Amino acid sequence: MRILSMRSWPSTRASTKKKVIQSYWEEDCSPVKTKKKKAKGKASPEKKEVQADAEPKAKAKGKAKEKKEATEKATDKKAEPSRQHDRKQKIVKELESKIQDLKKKMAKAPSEFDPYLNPDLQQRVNRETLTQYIITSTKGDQQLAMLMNSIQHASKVVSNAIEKAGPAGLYGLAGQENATGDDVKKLDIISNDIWIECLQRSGVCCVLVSEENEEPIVIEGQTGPFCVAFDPLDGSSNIDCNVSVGSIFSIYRRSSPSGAKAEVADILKPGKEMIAAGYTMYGAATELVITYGSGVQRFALDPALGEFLYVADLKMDPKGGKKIYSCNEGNSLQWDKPIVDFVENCKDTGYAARYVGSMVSDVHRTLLYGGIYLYPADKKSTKGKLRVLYEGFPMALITEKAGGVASTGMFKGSIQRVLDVIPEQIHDKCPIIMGAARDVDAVLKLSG
Ligand code: AHM
Ligand code: MG
Repeated sequence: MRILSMRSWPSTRASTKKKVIQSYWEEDCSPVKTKKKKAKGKASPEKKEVQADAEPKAKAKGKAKEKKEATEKATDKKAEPSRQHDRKQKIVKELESKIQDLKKKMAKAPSEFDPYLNPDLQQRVNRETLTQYIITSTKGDQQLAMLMNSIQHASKVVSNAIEKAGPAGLYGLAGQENATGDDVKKLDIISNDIWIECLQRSGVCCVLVSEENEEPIVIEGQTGPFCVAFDPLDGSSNIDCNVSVGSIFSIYRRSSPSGAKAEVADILKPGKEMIAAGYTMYGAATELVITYGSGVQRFALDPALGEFLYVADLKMDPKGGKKIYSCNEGNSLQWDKPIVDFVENCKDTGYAARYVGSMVSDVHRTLLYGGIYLYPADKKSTKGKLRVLYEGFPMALITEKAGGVASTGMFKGSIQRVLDVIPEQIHDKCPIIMGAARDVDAVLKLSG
């Protein structure tokens, strides 16, 4: 029990005091707070009476409200820890479930070994190797299989040399010129030796023509059925700066009698007589693209396995694909009018320009994305720059078999299909306009 101090006792009339005391004891024994009177003018006796009556009531009401609020607050305070605990529990549960989800996802992250454990994925593991493809696609022609296998091997060995070129000191000029007067790089020589050695070892070649050798190589003691023309490392300007380069090859069957010494005439034939062609691109990945005349197949070298694995059949978009033109526009002042007009038209119609400067890379992109690749004849080089036997022909066959068009444009008085050109010399050149029919036809329309 608390004693009501005189200081907290309101100075009211006796009856009011009585009521207040009663209410005090009845309510909660808390000191009665009184409002300080405003020092305003004196109230009338009646008003004072009413006020004196109302004040304790209001105070009592206020007290009750305060008490209720205090009780609510106390209850709330008591409940708070339990609510906090619930909230924490909820967060912990949410985090735990997230961790579980992550664990599940991590456990599901694809691995190259998944297919061994999941029969639904078997197809991925069963990617065909180039070796398997060669065996089945040569349909029992063991000599052709030997040849294709030696090309596969040459591509792997050159790829390895290119990968190690920097630390092995293989960049730079070798200090000599090749058959067509170009400076020869160290990697040119290495690649040429690798290709010649691999092809000779196959035991099935009789004549080889290389961009790097002025004369055809008639292989002594070998009377095999095949003649191969190749550019062992195409894209000379890109060799020393680690930009994609490639090897290109075309294969003919000899026409001179088997068993006799082969002749140059065995390989100086129009492109349409090729039995197979292809290229290897040494890019971010090494890819080998081949055709035996029906369809074009694409293989990529898996460095861990040292095997070329099947990627896909290569088919151009029949509608022409992306609008891209690819040529060395630095030569445009020397170009004939139709080529200038075509390129101007490309610019006017929203074409993009892309030019690596390695034929293999520029043609590979053209086949995959669409558009057109041109190395046309010009006022300075009336036959263009690219060599017929080991650049023009193989790329033309692949382009046609992938669904594109390969033309010389206006050349020696007529517009010709590249594969119809009859080479007179092993290092002959011809203009090249190849890619989507949509674009090549547009050039030919301007040329006709
Ligand atoms: P190369 O065989 O000496 O390397 O020359 C052929 C190359 C092609 O790969 C490429 O398309 C062309 O030359 C690029 O020539 P340019 O530098 O005149 O644009
Ligand atoms: Mg070349």
